[in-house]
Amino acid sequence: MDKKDCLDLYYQMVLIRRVEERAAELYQQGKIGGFLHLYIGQEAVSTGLISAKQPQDRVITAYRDHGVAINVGISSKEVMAELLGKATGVSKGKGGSMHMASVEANFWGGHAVVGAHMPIAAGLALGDQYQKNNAVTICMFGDGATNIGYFHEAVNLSKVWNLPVLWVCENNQYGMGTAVERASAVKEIRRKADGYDIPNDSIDGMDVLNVRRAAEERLKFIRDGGGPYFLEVITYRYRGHSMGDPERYRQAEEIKKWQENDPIGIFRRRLVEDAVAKPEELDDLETQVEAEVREAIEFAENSPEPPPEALFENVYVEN
Ligand SMILES: Cc1ncc(C[n+]2csc(CCOP(=O)(O)OP(=O)(O)O)c2C)c(N)n1
Ligand SMILES: [Mg+2]
Repeated sequence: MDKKDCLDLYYQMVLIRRVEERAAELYQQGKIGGFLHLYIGQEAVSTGLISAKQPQDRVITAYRDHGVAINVGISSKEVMAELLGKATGVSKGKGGSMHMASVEANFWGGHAVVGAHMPIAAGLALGDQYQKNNAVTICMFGDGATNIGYFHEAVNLSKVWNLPVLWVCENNQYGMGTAVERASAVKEIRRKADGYDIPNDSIDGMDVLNVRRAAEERLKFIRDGGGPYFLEVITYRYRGHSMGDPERYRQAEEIKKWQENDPIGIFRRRLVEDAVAKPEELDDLETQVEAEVREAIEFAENSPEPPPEALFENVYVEN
């Protein structure tokens, strides 16, 4: 990877972090309605994965989707405007936090029902296989989703039909307030893929370059006709499940321990130690991010709400 690409990944990770920190404040001010699930702590996962994809590859995820939206190239303005329910948002202000999507960016959402996007991912991959598009669908989901029926249906069919899907389980240790070992009979989640004869492994998700390398290899395997692959990525969310989480299920020390492994901090140290960038260059990027986020908020706050008649638009595709 050259310096420009490395700095681009760094910028994206810091941008996700700052957009979400500001989103949390806007939520507390009552400017964002509904649920808000932050990705803070998990930035290296989608940043690494998506940096390894080709343009024809599709991306689909659950409700923790703001970071993914930024990584696929949706602007921070459109993300922020969507959070504020404005007509200029990526989903025209009608989706909100959990339903960001963009056909142009090959990003198929943003889904609120746990696991329900997994059969959709299998369907996207079936379409690509049928049309010989040479595309892989990257489907991200949580550890909790692997206990849901949808997961088993989708993963099973993907193997039966040899579909080009990269299943990515973001194991952030919890599904809402429930630790993996309290909800899943199989603690090493990747082993669930063994039940469907799908090759699998588990990697560290706090190191963006590690995720990128793993994703490049797995995408190649799938693109070469290897069929579906199951990648478990070990990560951690620093904030609560959503904004209303009292966090009685974990200790502050545990969060602190994971924060020593902060994906942005790790990457920053790496860039400096390997003499890819000087600390001042990275500080400059962070200043640029802050300016970008300020502009995004200003844009979102000054944008109009969708008009009532927009309720009836985009319900069906018009040909
Ligand atoms: C079918 C369904 N059941 C329950 C819920 C409520 N719910 C929302 S998030 C969540 C936990 C999912 O955890 P995980 O898949 O690990 O994702 P994470 O939030 O950790 O990213 C639950 C149970 C839901 N949205 N959909
Ligand atoms: Mg989880």
